[in-house]
Amino acid sequence: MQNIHHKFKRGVCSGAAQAAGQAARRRFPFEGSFTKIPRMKLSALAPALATVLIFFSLAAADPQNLALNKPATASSQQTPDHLAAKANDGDPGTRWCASTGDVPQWWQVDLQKPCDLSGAEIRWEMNGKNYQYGIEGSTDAIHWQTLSNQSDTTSTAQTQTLSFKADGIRYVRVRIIGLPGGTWASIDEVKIFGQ
Ligand SMILES: [Ca+2]
Repeated sequence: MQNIHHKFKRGVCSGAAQAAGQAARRRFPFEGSFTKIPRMKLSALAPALATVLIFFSLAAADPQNLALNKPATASSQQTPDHLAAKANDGDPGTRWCASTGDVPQWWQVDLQKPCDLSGAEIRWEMNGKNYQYGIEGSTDAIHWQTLSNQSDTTSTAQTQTLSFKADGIRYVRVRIIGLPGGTWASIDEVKIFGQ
């Protein structure tokens, strides 16, 4: 009885499955094509898909900071804790600070080779203070050109991002020319972007 029931059940099920399959084939007469074409296309598209993935992963990556840990100097510096090198050590918790509250002051980095620059980011010590300054670039540390003029800025943002284009620049200098009372020239981090 069990065997009869089992056979009957299996017969019903396989019969139903066959009927369903035939019905499906009637609705989708191109079943064979659907199973073959996608495999061919995926195989053919694999190199292109890999290229697209690499492109988007590179585009999403952070821009390269050319200033990180490069030799830095300054017009003056507080010793021993707030040396020029503290403004490009990659640590926002350390900073360069001038030795007085006077302006102008400058902080400078040697990128050690000519670079094509696309911008910069400066994180000042204080949030809510109006630092007025300029970014300058040079090929020889003697002749300077203005890359970004922020001498009249009214921004009080602690982190400021600047875009500019300049090719063949080896030395970059931040010149601080205006400070609110009681605020000294002091920078947590300078990032210089480019290649
Ligand atoms: Ca730092």
